Amino acid sequence: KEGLPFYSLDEVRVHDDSKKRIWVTYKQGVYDITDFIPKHPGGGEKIMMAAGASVDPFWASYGVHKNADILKMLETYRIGNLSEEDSKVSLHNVADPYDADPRRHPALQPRSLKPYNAETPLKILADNFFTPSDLFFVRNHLPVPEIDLASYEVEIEGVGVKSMKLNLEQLKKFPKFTITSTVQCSGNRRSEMTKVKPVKGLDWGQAAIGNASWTGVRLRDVLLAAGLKDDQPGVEHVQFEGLDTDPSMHPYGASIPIEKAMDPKGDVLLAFEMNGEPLTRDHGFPVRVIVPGVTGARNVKWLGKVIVSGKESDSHWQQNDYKGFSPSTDWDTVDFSSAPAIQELPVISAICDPVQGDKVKPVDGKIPLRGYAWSGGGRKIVRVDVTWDQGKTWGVAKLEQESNKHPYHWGWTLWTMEVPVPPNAKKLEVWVKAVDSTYNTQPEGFANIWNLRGVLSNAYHRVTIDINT
Ligand code: MTE
Ligand code: MO
Repeated sequence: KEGLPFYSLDEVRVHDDSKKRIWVTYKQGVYDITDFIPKHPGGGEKIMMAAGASVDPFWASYGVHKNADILKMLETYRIGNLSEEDSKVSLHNVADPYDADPRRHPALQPRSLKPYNAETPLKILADNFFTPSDLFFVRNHLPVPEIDLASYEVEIEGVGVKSMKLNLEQLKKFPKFTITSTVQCSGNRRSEMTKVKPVKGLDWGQAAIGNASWTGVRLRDVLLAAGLKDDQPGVEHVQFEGLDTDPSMHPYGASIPIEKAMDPKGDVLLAFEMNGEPLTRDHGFPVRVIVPGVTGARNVKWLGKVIVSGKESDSHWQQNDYKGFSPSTDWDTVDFSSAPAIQELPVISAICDPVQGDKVKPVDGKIPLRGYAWSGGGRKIVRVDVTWDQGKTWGVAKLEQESNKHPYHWGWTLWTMEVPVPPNAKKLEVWVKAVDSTYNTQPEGFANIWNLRGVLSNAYHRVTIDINT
């Protein structure tokens, strides 16, 4: 930036505590961020790791920073430029922590590359009851860890258990179970809520969800083998840590209530297979947790540790993310400690084919629709309603689902419906809503469920189709 003074890296380095003001560099820019530190969404402690130095390596790990709004905000703190010599040094020493990420199927629709986040193409999502693993949506917060099976172990520790380390072979000695379970991100369909008012988060369409069969051993069996008793005093939660870490070596983490973990019918698995094959790297190789009926975030991949505890995980993703708030709560008033972490998800559905704007030729005056419906907590889908005239008439869709009963129905339901097209119609707007086994259904619109993180975005899904006459 012209007109601003030049500083060397040594001059920047001394500005690493608030008495001397806190400076950081980003590319060629020098910034005084002292006043921003208390406002950093990731916490003051995290940003202080870059004090007196470059934020580049941190931003390489936290891809969320690389957007126009944040760069614009940063520029308001700019006080100078890095000297030409030093800017070369700082730019060339940054190794990309995502270099070791796996190759991905080109059909996946990326929402961010580093970390990698992508959806299944919506149009094919409802084609398969079991979503193919390579096309299953991916939600990574950090680089994919490189794990050597020869040295891989999962550690079990905490209150009421004897500490153990189990390699994959030892884990596989427990009774093996296979379940069907849908995994859905709390932010699925966020892009629709954003239209009401902007929210913070990945701009997910309707395909941050997938259904798979998962094979593994029961967490309950492993914890019992480690000596845990049902109703052990002082135990409230089971925490999980991944082997993926942030630049300060903190792992991804989450926790679930002990009641879910130890429920003999809760089906929480330490899974090593997805759709009958070993887990792929993106989906948690070699072992991930599957917590059926519970939001994706608690289904920890690349499992490193299981900790039985009186407390929830203290990770960012358990404490300061993945929570719901009132539509009137904004970033100035939000108190993350006031809301419970999302566990079971509400009922949701979507139209997958046709997609918004598709041009479709009716056959015998009708257009076939298909999509998915699902509810958390093992609640089975009992009905899917579709309207083609803004709710004056509702048709009931045909369902494809497994026969498990409420409240142990973990997999999704696929549905199909033929909607009539009025003669001479140029466009047709169709809506879908699902009803679950507790007769809960979806809200009509997003305005009254809006929340600042754009989670739990489950209003009616509305699609406009162009009619090809
Ligand atoms: N586990 C680890 N270790 N690291 C992560 O970033 N992301 C979580 C969860 N488990 C995550 C994780 C989130 S938010 C979701 S929605 C699911 O993984 C997505 O699972 P998938 O990538 O297999 O679809
Ligand atoms: Mo998620």
